[in-house]
Amino acid sequence: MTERTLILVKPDGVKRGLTGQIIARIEAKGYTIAELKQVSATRELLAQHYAEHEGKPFYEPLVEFMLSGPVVAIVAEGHAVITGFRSLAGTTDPTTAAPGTIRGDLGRDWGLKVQQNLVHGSDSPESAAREIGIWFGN
Ligand code: RTP
Ligand code: MG
Repeated sequence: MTERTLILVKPDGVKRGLTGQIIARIEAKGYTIAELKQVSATRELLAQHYAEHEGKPFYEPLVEFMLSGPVVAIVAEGHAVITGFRSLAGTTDPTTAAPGTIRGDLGRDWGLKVQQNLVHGSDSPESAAREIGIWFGN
């Protein structure tokens, strides 16, 4: 089924000049870029985006990190793209993410935190609809 998902290139990815490579991997997998913009997130926007993580120990450092520079927000479209992009991104921690994945190939692990894992991808159809609304409006 054709789906849409919300992908973010996080501030570490933008700063390291990896946006192009990440987009190339999304396209190489056969997904279409439906929307794309670079934005400086606000605390309010991130509070909505990360509402499910509020109160967790990593929440505040995560929000600070996401405010540390611009992010590139993307709506990607394609068959099973929600699961497919998360597979392409690799597991949360770049240290153990499988080679071949974005986080596994490009994520740094020398003394950096787990939050600096280059990309975000929606984890369900409900999250995708909610997050696309937050970053792009209806
Ligand atoms: P994402 O939401 O960014 O696609 O990543 P995910 O589903 O793999 O990870 P999730 O559990 O939703 O966590 C969201 C982001 O919070 C940071 N994080 N830090 N223990 C920690 O320090 C920790 N755990 C999670 C990561 O940036 C993660 O992507
Ligand atoms: Mg998540």
